[in-house]
Amino acid sequence: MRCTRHRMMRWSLLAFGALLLSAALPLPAQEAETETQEQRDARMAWWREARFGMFIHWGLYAVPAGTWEGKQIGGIGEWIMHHAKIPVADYAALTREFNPVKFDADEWVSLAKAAGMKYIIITSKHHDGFAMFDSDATDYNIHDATPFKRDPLKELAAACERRGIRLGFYYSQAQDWHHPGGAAAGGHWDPAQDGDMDAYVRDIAVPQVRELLTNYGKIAVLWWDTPVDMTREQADTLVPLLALQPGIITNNRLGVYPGDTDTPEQFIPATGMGDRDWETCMTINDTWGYKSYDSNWKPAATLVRNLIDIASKGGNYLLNVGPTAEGVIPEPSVERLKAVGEWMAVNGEAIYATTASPFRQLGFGRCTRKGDTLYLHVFDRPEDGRLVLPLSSKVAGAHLLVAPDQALAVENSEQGVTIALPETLPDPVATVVVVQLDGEPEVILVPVRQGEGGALKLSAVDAEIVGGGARLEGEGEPNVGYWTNASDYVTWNAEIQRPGVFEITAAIACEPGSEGSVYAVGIAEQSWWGKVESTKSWKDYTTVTLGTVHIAQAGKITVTVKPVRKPGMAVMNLRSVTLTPVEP
Ligand code: FHN
Repeated sequence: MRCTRHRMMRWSLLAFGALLLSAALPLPAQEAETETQEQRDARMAWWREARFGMFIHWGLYAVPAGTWEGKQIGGIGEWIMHHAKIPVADYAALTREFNPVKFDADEWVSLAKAAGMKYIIITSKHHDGFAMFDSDATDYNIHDATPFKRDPLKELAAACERRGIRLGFYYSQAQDWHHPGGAAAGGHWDPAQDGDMDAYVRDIAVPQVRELLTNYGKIAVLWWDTPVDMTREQADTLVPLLALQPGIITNNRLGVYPGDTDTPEQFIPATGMGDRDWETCMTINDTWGYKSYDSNWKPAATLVRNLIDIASKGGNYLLNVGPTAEGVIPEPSVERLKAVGEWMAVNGEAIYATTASPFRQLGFGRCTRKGDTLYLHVFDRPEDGRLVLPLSSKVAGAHLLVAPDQALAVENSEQGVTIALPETLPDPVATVVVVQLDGEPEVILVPVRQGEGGALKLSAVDAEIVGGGARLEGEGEPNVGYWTNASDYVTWNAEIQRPGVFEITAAIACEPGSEGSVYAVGIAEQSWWGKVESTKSWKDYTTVTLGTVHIAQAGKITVTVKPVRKPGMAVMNLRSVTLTPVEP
């Protein structure tokens, strides 16, 4: 440990250097908004083709591994310092026990490659403030403060370079529970954490990010996280550093700046994220950082299907592993990643460099696309063995990806294209059918039809959302959310085959404080008005009845929901509108 005065002097010199550097570096084109679409597409190309990456959460928190003073601490492992309110000095003492001698960078990179992953993002410093690299900005780093005395990020960078896989760094730029002035969600719990956040950003975050973008060769991604208390001025001291790595990709978590990618965490957005590039990050069990007793491992089949689901919506899958304090990736993770890799070795063509499905939903599974080629990922073989695609395009041919010489029978009808599957499918997790089209896919928009009991359920997933703000969100049964703009509205194309009188209901949620919106449901030239009452939260749904409608004739109808008045933050969250037949 160096003496405090020496450190202070060194910090101010570094701060001065950082100031000069920030002043000298121009804003990177992407954040200066001078980048053309063509330049952006070129910069994002490798990332869009990759589709699958490895997230690694590795830090000092792997030592307690979820247990503190004999008690199992709830929540995610890397938050143990916060959840157990561990004093700074006590947590820092863990450095003496952190000696990950089994760490082998080549082994980790080989595993990522074996899984079919194309990039790795590793925590260079998480919220606990402990740097997993040799940093001159603070001694609180793995090289200077532990018996290990190595820089694992240097070793990982070299292994990635050797084995041809891209490397990115996660960096917690605002939350730092160790260094004075660093932010902590919910506030500090130890006076040692108090200080000036501007000084923290200037003396720790800026120099460390500069080190990460200077000393480790080509860095593909800077993965910011949790911009707690981050001001524009503070963000502005970090952004120019990105120019040190031309072509670097950043996410949307710096604060203020949108970055290149959206980052849904632990969920897969219902229909992707519009025009934004996006990446779902997800744990393989229930924690990011290692917890010795978390054995809620997702089955390999789920991981494969998640990857397919994400690719079918145009996103990337950043799947996490949490190595132990010895530097070992837990065996259950290894087994699962290898199993995903086996599927990818056979079917990777249907994932890499694909774009989103042209279809809204397919009952049997998912679809990815590469130009005029569609890849159908069959999760559930229909009982009659026929895959029906709402397509008017001509099909040149179809075959199982694993059997290119055996053509599958294809029929064109009014309903679309039907492909006959073999009796048994080679892969119970997902069998890929390759469909070669003659030209662009022409999708038939299938109207929503009445169900068995005659009810017409108009779900958010089937709606066309018109406007710039409102969008589909949520898992399971998604809803129209982010409805903060009262000129946005939703509409459905439906078909009534069995006319009659129907009761109109809507499934809505509204957080207290945002109630009072008025909306109109339009059905076949008539409208019904509703006033939004609050429910317990944006996720607590209630069914409201709006009246009855008499639909006299069979045929196509349009149903719309349009806001009339929005006194609160948002109109409502809307899951569905249902027309239920009323007994005569
Ligand atoms: O607080 C962190 C969490 O520990 C983990 O790093 C995840 C990964 O996306 N990010 C934050 C929560 O959003």
